[in-house]
Amino acid sequence: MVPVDPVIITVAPVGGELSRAEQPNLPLTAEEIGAEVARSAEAGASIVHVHARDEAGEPTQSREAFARIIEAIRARCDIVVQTSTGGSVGMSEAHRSEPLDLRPEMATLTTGTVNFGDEVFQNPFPMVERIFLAMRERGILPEFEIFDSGMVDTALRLVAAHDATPHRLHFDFVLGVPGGMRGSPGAVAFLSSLLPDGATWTATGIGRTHLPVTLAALALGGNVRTGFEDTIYYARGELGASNADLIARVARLTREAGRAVATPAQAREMLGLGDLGGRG
Ligand code: KMH
Ligand code: ZN
Repeated sequence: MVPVDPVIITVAPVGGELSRAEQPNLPLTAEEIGAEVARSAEAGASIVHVHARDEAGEPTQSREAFARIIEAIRARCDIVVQTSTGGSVGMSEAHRSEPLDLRPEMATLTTGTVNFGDEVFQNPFPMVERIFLAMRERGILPEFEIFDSGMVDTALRLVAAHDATPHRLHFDFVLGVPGGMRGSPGAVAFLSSLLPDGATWTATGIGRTHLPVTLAALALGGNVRTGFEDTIYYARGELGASNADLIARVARLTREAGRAVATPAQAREMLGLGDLGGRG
């Protein structure tokens, strides 16, 4: 079947693990992130996946830091705001959950524990369930972050156990993390084949897997995420000058693949966000 839906492009501009030593153009302050998100929206992004930094540039999940960033984004553009609940490896559940109090339209939710380089990104089921319920109480659409195939089944089990609210099922395949599932077209095809009818999905390839994962997602009817959180390089050995450059290339590839780039309004409609309460 030929994919016809517009492509929702998500920008992930900062992440919870990187520093300027690795990527000198990483936006860190609320104003820098706001400006970078506005440029990325101009280039075709309709969702921003937000992580925050404190005054020292260190990762934080503080609700105040997220509030400043969301304000800086909202002052510039109408992109869909999706806050992280993953934070950085090692953060507590309570700290990871702080941004939910701001009632963003969307938030991420990783549905399993995974090796993450030399570390372990801990997501035991009872914790995932509590964060899921906190999102539901606040009218926030979860984006299930899938680092390995069992996490799809865990997300479906979670939803089946709490099926009172029939909200949209939306997934993000985060592929190529050392410890997670590989970033290959075959992995994208397999994971998307596991989803029930009506579910929507996006995919991102970490590092050098960015382009194969992007092209597979475009061919298979999915959506695409990228940004410095996922790849600090634009090409082999060439650090990215900006998140907007990465987004602009995905937008070009999308159009060359015969698909349209979704506006924020179209992304909201495709994800059923109008039916939910949250608006960060
Ligand atoms: N920083 C990673 C350990 C998310 O934002 O929800 C987790 C992460 C996922 O980035
Ligand atoms: Zn993240």
